[in-house]
Amino acid sequence: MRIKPLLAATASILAASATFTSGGTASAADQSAPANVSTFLAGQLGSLTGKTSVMVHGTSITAARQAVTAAGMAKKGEFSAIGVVIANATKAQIQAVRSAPGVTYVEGGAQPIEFFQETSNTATRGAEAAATLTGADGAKLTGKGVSVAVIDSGVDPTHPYFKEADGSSAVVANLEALCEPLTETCSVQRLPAFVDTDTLSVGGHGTHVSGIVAGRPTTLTDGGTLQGAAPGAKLVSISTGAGIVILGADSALNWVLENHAAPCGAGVPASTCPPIKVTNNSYGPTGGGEFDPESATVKLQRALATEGVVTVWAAGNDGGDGSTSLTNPPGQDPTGGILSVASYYDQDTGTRAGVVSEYSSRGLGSDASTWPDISAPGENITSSCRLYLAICSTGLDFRNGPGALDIGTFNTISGTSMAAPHIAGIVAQLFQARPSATPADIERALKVSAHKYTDGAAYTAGPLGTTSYDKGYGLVDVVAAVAALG
Ligand SMILES: [Ca+2]
Repeated sequence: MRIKPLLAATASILAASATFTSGGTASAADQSAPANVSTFLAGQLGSLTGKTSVMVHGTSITAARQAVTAAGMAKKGEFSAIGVVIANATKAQIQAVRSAPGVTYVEGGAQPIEFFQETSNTATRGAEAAATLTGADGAKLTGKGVSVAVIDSGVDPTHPYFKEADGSSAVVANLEALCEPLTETCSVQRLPAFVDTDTLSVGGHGTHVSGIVAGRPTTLTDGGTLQGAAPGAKLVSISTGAGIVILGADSALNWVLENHAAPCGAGVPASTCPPIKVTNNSYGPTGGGEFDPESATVKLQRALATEGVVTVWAAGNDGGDGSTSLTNPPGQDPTGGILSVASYYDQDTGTRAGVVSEYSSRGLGSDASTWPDISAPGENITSSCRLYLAICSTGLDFRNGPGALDIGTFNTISGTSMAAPHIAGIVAQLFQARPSATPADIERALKVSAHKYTDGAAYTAGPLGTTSYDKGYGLVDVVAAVAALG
């Protein structure tokens, strides 16, 4: 059985080539000259490869709105009283808007403001939990003291998103499941911490997913700020290579079953290499399938649940309408602590009034066992990438990391593959809050506290409140889930 990473279809890259000058070259009276740009924006434009945040000033708010629409910019907000529309724009769009009727000035907006930040951890209230709550250890609720195992294409442990304050990597164990196609055997081998295991033909997926789980707080050169769902958790990466087969993925789950208590080896203390309490699994067959309680995958995840380890699954990217089940089969396991995650789209606002992603796999409307458990942000998620990696090169929005050489080290892609790692990181936060919680306790707390966003299918009565075939119990709410854990 061949399985694939759960990444949504990607859009083409927006490119532009234009040159810009700073303010002072055009007179306000000269209607034919393009509007001036601010000094800050002019400085940015020299190296701009993706989009940046701008404030388009008009002679009126109506003029500014019309200009932004005509230039094809993505509007993000406005200061209507002063005739300013806020937008994300490419070089070419900025050039176009400067010559639009009624535009008087184009200002850079890329200070660290809300419009330019990754909004997914706002929608989940995960960032709020990290900032305002503490765990049983008295430390901020960042997932500290928990390792998350990411079973995926691999990871680049040297990526700046994983860099700790002391220069070490958040990736504390770096493993590879090597499978022999002829003998159909797989062995999991430990690699040195610095080895990039994410270089194969679909490379980049695991590095992006790992960043969503536990990227460290990072300020990009454009002023945007990012962090993963659990910016204090450690990462254990288990690479299954590019052409994932179920045996390789099962070998990785089996390795976690055997090593979760001490993933770096018996001699390494939990203070530097904490126990694995959750695995992330953003892969599966296309088109869903029947739940198979006899499968090795299900047996492994049930054994993990018994030993206190949660299993998180991407629900799948096959969309649907409830007339058939398209969700990832092992995620349908009714065992407590096995979570199937649908993709929520906050429409880049950070609010909880968004929609369930069109591509997010639906269960069968008449069979609640096939429904996702919960929703988490999965659409337009910015995380770690490398420009030369296949998946990262399909992204929407290259952005540069903090260092001079970090060109295009962050990118924005979509899929339930991006939703599941939010939940994996949140599970780390919940275990930090209540280390004695069982996997079933974690699932229950997430479900009873979920925010009931209204897009899509109606909610109907379930064992822990109301649930739906497209969104599960609703959008994860980290602050409420911590409270629900008791
Ligand atoms: Ca479940």
